[in-house]
Amino acid sequence: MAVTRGFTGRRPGGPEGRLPPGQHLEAGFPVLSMGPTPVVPTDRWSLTLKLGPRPAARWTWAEVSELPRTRWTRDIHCVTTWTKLDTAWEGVTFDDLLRAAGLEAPTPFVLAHSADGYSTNLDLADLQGRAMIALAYDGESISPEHGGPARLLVPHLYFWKSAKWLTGLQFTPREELGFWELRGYHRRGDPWAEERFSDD
Ligand SMILES: Nc1nc2c(c(=O)[nH]1)N[C@H]1C(S)=C(S)[C@@H](COP(=O)(O)O)O[C@H]1N2
Ligand SMILES: [Mo]
Repeated sequence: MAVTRGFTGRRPGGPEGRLPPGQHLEAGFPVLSMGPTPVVPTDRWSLTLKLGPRPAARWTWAEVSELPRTRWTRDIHCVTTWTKLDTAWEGVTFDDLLRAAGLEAPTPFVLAHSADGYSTNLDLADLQGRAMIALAYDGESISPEHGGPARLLVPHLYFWKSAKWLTGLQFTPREELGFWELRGYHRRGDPWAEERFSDD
């Protein structure tokens, strides 16, 4: 008897093929922060683009809210081994942000900065077409614990690259490591290649 394809094939929405090596499924949304949640009211928040030490563009909350919006549903992968499927985000893509600034990407390296003093480094190539400044999660404002009002979202890399309470993106001519990358974590953090630690 022939096996009906539908019973053995991949179910849309299921976890098959979507769990990177060493990861397990998580239904909740754990909070991982290096310290207390900073208080970041939207009327005191702004996002600055820097070229090296020099500010090149800045948006207030009202200004960033006027930029083109994109919705993404993506799987996210934390280096502590949880993976959450189908998380729904809305925000301004990195490409739209650069376009709004009238900038051509000037260097191949970016350092993301956050209100709690956190930082994380990214290759420009991992931001182009693959990252957004997330302004909403699951149809609502991002909660303070999860990085509201605005966080970086780089879903194809381990979630430590998705800087919460984002305040700046700094283009640097050479690679400058961020908070966890200086403490032994991988410079890039691709979950499919299990790039967890600097010697992986
Ligand atoms: N500003 C800031 N961003 C951060 C962190 C942090 O401590 N501070 N933790 C990182 C780590 S290690 C992870 S796994 C994710 C966790 O995001 P969540 O708390 O929304 O799950 O945020 C990342 N971004
Ligand atoms: Mo993490």
